[in-house]
Amino acid sequence: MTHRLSPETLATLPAAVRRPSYDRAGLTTGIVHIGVGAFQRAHQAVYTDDALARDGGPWGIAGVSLRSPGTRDALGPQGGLYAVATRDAAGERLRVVGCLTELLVAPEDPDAVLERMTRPSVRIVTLTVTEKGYCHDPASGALNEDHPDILHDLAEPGRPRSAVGFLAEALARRRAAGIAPFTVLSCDNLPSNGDTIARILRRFATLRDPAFGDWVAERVAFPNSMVDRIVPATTDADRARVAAALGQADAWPVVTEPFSQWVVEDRFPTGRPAWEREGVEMVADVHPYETMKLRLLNASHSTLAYLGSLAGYETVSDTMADPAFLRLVRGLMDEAGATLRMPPGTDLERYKDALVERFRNPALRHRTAQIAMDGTQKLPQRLLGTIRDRLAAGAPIDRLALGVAGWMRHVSGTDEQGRPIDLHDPLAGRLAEITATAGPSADRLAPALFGLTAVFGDDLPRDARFTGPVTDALHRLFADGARAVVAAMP
Ligand code: CS2
Repeated sequence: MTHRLSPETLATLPAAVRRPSYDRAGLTTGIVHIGVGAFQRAHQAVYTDDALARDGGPWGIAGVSLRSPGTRDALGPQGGLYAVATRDAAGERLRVVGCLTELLVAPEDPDAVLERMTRPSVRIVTLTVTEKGYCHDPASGALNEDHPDILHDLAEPGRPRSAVGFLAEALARRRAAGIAPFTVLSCDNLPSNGDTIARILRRFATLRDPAFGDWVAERVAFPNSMVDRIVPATTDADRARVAAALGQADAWPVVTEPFSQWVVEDRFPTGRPAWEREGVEMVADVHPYETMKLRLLNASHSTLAYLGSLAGYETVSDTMADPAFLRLVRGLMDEAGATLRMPPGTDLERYKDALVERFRNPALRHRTAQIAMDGTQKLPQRLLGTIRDRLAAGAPIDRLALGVAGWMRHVSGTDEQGRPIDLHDPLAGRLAEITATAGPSADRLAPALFGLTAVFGDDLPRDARFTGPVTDALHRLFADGARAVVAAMP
């Protein structure tokens, strides 16, 4: 029987597998991470593991899950250890990461989470809670004050459910105890992610107590960051392959690509790991990088996810192997790239070429259905902001509009073979009502979906230069199917 990966079995790993070289047992927790999923474990934790190996320091990470006990159940018995498998056509490399000092499940014991977040040794709270975890209105970026978790956390501040509620209560306790606030570092794919969580948290804190809201605004740092690494959901085949290579079972390894990028605004009043020595770009202003990544990488991803899955492709690399989709993505990146204002020296063409190569990585089975989730939370920053800028410049939006129409076709309930599409979206109930009433008709469905102001705002639904091309593309998708519509795109 294979042993389970654990602190005791580290020494018996194959020599080629890198492992923590620092003293894990003596590690102080300096970071609490909320949303300890595959992405953070393949990204921020790897940079932090590298920083610990080089410099040591009080930067162990306590990982918090806001909902499911899955990560804790998998990694708890492994003492927080797990493998990161980096894959491309050339093969697979493995390392074991050791910087997770403990794993907590918030609903089981919210007070334990708040206790960690209140410790003076904790200087940073990082977040990967996905777009919907911000409990905000995606079109405006403001706190959604009717969100059930927000209503709950205002009524019961000592037993929060949302990331916002945990941040607020922990900061309130630090303030009361005279402990300096931690820095809040959002690592989600949101525009101005630091400014966004700052705005949301300040509003929430003000609803609790206006003086507390002012204190949050004055005392807490919220650096913006751009995060990038493609990390598909781990499969059982990944687990089996990794166990064979480690000679030990890992209940939840993460599988990723060689590429990794992290650009962070350097505003950490109470300190941070020396991430810059591990390749993190510490800058004064992240916005251009963040917009570039959302409008090129994530916009292409979502467009490939909707249209590719409709065309019957299971993964991004399968979709990219179709020359019509490759051409579409190139064209989409040109439409979006024209809206970017990059610092001198940025080579956008090279960035686009690299994205195409990353999307084609045949060793990553990144499912289109995974990326298709939560479209209402993703469209505004991935496609709609670009569309607004293109319209303001009087430029065409053909490919961007096709991406939006692909989402509409996706939420219409059934795929091109008439099979039901399993819709994952915080607005799924509302979407189901709309699509049931409209039926498979572009003329009814498109206007009904444009009515979602949390997604489209008030401006786009009134602009025929937007509604026209989207409705037209949706017509074609219903009539001809995604493969044919993409192939017909010049
Ligand atoms: C993807 C992202 O699932 C998605 O929506 O577009 O998770 C993407 O893989 C990452 O942002 C890459 O950095």
